[in-house]
Amino acid sequence: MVNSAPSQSSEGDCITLSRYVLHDLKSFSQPAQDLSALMNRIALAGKLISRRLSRAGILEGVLGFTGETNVQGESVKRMDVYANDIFISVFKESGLVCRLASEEMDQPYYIPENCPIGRYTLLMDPIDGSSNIDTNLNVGSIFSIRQQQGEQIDGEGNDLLQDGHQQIGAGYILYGASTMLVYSLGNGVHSFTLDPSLGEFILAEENVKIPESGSIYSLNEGNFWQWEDSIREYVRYVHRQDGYSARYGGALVGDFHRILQQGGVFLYPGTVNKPEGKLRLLYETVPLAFLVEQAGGKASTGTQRLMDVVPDRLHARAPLVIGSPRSVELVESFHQQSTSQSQQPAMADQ
Ligand code: P6P
Repeated sequence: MVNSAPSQSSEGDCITLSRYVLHDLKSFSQPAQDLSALMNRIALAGKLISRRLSRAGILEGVLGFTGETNVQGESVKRMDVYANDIFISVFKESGLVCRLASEEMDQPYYIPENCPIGRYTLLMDPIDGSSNIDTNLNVGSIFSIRQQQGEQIDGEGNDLLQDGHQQIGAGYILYGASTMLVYSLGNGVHSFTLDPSLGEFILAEENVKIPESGSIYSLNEGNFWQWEDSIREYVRYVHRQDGYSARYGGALVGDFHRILQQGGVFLYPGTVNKPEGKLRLLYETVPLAFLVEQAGGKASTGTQRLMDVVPDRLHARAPLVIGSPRSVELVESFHQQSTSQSQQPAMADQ
């Protein structure tokens, strides 16, 4: 058994990610070793992506578009492809995963037969918010870890169409002023900062807890007239109240990280034309829902707990309301009001 948390002094001046994961899992069993190795591979991908992003304006072929369109119908940035390839290359011969599913790939990538095949599946958005890259603003990678159930691996990935409770871990890497890795394996949320001089992610905060409520609301108000009325009523309410602040960076990981640290709520609601919203469940919002619940927060579609949603396809989308419990409940209350009003019997003619 692993004893209490390694003290700073026993590690010199830092606790590395791989060391901490074994403490987090309180075990040296083979599954714990595998998860520690898996987290280390994710960290390696983050270091390689961070290094390339830090030279974006200098190196050829980092900025700009490939000219391709991905399965989402979105123009593909060169960094989207680079990051996707990086995750595949660091896991291909790891013996840890059987496949990787990604925003950038129509179907999951299955580890070739001539490579060792593991029992985990990594779902990821390799670079989320890539439109921010060319303007040197923050972007992120989002990941979700699932364990293969049974002996057969479904070749179409249909066994991935399960709710968020099937995740055994999730997290993100934030490429900002510093590069941070934030994860949970079901025992709380822990954050690490990359020390480039060491090439290691060093423990910054363990058992991160989101504030019960917060003054920040984060959503793209350019969609105001496309939202349903309950969301417009919520926005009108916070406009009228003192003390609320709007913050929106256009990249989910950075906007979520701010809410996790300072409290408040992030929303990406559905619109009249796209009631399911824009954000993808399996590798964008449900990993963050897993994380925020571990930190004492809430995540919903506005009407349903996000972790309970069962996707009908790999790239399924759903509306997102995520953050401090009280702040999410305030948004949900506008949905409830709207629903109860619509159920009121029409006033009898006078
Ligand atoms: P909009 C980035 O493209 C992304 O997928 C998320 O990172 C971000 O939260 C959202 O879309 C921004 O979308 O419509 O506000 O530009």
